[in-house]
Amino acid sequence: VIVLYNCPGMMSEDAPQWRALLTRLVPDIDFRVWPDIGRAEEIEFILAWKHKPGDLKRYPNAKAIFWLGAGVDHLVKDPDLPRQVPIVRLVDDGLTRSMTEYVVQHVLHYHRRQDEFDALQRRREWNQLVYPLARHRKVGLLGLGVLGSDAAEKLLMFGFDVASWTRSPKSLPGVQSFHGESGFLPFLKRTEILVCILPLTPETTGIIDARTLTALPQGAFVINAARGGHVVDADLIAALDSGHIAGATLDVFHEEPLPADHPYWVHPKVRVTPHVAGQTFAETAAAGILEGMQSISAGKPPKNLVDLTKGY
Ligand code: NDP
Ligand code: OXD
Repeated sequence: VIVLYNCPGMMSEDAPQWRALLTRLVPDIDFRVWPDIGRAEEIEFILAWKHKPGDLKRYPNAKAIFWLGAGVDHLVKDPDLPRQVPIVRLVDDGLTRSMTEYVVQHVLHYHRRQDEFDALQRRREWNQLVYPLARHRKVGLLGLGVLGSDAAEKLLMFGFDVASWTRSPKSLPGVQSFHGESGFLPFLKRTEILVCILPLTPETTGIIDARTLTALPQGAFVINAARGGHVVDADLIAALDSGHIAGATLDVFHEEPLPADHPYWVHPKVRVTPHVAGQTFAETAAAGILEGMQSISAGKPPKNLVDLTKGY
């Protein structure tokens, strides 16, 4: 089996770990690291993340692309994507758990008024601010897929009042489901802490704009753990400055790394994290990817195929 690891940039340093894990499971894997691809026609499977656009059309015998992340927006916007090659996105327990930790961490931060306690500490002020019971705190998840569902289940364990908004109707026990255009405003109106875990597609680009933010109740919070393209930055900053939105935690940005002069870095109501909400751990992901390769080699469809017509 010949596998190409095509992850220039941030994940290149992980190549030795992927090689070690995969060859432990299948000792005769020929694991090549881009750009040292050898003969392009020999490549059977590609593990990719943030590949150089245009590169993936070079492998005429590729049987699948395993994308080492959950969100495939970077991949599907490549005009040279070989559309006949199946794309398998990452669905993995390590990634799911790390995203859920992020969501729970920041929901709890806002629920427990931590920004206000931090400000009190800076002023050496002892003020026992009250906070509602979790069951009176309305959290709204934009997206209830693999990641949103797990986050919802964990938030329910704390007792939060959880709702979701999706394309199709959902029935996750304990979660109030809204969907489609008609469900959007009612979902927003009841949501005090909005968490975005949507894929970035033409339909979801700019979804957190002035109209959305205005529909949230006064003093709501926004957590974006999905993609920077979901937020209209100027609208969010205006809503924070007017006081309508009380705080935002942003993990993802239109341009990454976030430029040094971006107002988010210094905005008193914004918490910035550097695209770390969910991470890919070779340790947990390698076995599932191998299982996908084995399915394809046996002529069976792998799990977690990307639907290019939906874009996620
Ligand atoms: P899934 O495909 O499992 O779930 C996507 C969810 O979004 C589904 O519930 C889907 O609805 C909903 N959705 C998609 N399009 C629309 C739409 N137009 N209107 C309403 N709802 C919509 O994805 P995952 O949960 O695995 O991942 C979600 C995203 O999280 C990724 O695409 C990526 O952008 C982001 N991510 C960010 C990370 C980070 O570190 N910041 C890490 C990992 C992922 P339906 O079920 O009806 O199809
Ligand atoms: C992903 C990510 O999509 O890390 O997996 O952003």
